[in-house]
Amino acid sequence: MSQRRSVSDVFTVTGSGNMAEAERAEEAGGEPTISREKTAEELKEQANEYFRVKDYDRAVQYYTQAIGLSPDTAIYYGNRSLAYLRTECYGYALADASRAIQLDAKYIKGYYRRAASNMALGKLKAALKDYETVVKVRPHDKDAQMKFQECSKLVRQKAFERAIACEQHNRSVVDSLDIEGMTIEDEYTGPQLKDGNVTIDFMLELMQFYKDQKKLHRKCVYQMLVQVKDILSKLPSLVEISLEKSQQVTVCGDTHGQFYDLMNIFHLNGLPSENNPYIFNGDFVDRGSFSVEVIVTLFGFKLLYPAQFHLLRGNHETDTMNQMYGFEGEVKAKYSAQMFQLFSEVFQWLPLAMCVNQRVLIMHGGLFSEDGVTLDQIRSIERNRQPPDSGPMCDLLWSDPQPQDGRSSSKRGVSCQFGPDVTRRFLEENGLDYIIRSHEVKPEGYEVSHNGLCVTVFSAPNYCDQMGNKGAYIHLNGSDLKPKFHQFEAVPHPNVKPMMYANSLLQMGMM
Ligand SMILES: [Mn+2]
Repeated sequence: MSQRRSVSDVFTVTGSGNMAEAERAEEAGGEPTISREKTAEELKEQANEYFRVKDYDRAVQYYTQAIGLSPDTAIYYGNRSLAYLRTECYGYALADASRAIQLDAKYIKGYYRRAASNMALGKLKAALKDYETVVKVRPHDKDAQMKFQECSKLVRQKAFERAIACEQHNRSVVDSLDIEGMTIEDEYTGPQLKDGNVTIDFMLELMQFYKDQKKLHRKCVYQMLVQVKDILSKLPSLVEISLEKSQQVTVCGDTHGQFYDLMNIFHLNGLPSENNPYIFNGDFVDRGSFSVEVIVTLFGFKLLYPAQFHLLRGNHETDTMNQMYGFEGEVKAKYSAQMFQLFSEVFQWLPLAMCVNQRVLIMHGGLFSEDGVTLDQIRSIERNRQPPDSGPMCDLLWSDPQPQDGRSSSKRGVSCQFGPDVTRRFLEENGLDYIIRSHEVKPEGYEVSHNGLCVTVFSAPNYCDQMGNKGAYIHLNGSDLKPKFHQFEAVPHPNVKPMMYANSLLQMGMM
């Protein structure tokens, strides 16, 4: 997430862009170049077609081929950047946008794409610089004006929130709440805690209430958040469980605010109970517009079955992501900014990894940017904070596997990608069998990679209403600990679009 170009850098590289143009002009005299460029154009058209039908991976492949034939054409990078944005490869999107601008400093879309990449990465100031550039070049462009103003508003808002956060350092929202004093109005007919406790009846009533698109009373949410914070804060950063030979646990991946699909998991696989334990591997919120319903339901089951129902933190249980991808907006719309603050406090206490029978390690993202990390190091992570830009805590939430050996820089622009050799060494050093992680959408809902040592599970089918993927969950049995995969399709949900509450800049069709 380093060396981002400033606006002035952009203008200094204009020269090299012109040089490339001059070279192109010179080369254009020869026939081979002309036919190469013609083929490149055809490949771009084909890629655009794949993009239109939302096959972003193929679109990227074709743009890449076009770039191979004509490596100095800004628009190919600009288009591929957008395809990367759609597949959440913000690191690659940023690199392509920067390259496009480098090749052609007047290519406005390049600035839009770079701004969008930076926005997605939570780098608001960097994004603002690019919107500023667009506004300067096109002072009468209303769309550019609006994006510039929206982004400056966000930068100011964030600065303000940081200032407030400093003042309130180490103080919990809980201290400024009078939960007991909150009254539940007579008109409210929804579920309520029994003597302040979550019961199975409460949970059943709650899930039905949510299916009917009703809102749990804020007092109940606050009560649950305070209790769940207490439970989570007593857990280690690495939670260890053991399964008897006859026992089984279900591991689910990202759910991302897709409440109706979560209900379908419980329908297919049974409600959580002492005898039906679950592990939810992070990214419960953001994107899907029923994130409140998902997280309150999951927290409810955590309160009901603290020893059998497990939750791990994902990269979306963080302030930066929640601000951009909808959860903060959703909580503010349904409740209040103060309640979001409390959610944020609770998220900071979510454990970062789990180990089953000392053999299977589970985390949201994956392994580490450096060799030699031990389970003891994971245990000792001080997790009660927003994740840093690098290091083991960041890697656990953000990294991805890659097919080739070694490590490379992240397609997302955060943490790294790790190869099969990295996984094998880590497992050997720590006496483990394999890892289960989530974090990436997969067409089949799961994927086995690194010669069976790295398993991905993703439980948000037809992710964002548009990816067409299946969802999956895994059964782990105490007898052999082999992953058994179960796939499922998306179910209908009420007509509330994903990203409804996301930052408006992300909704403007940029990504
Ligand atoms: Mn994730």
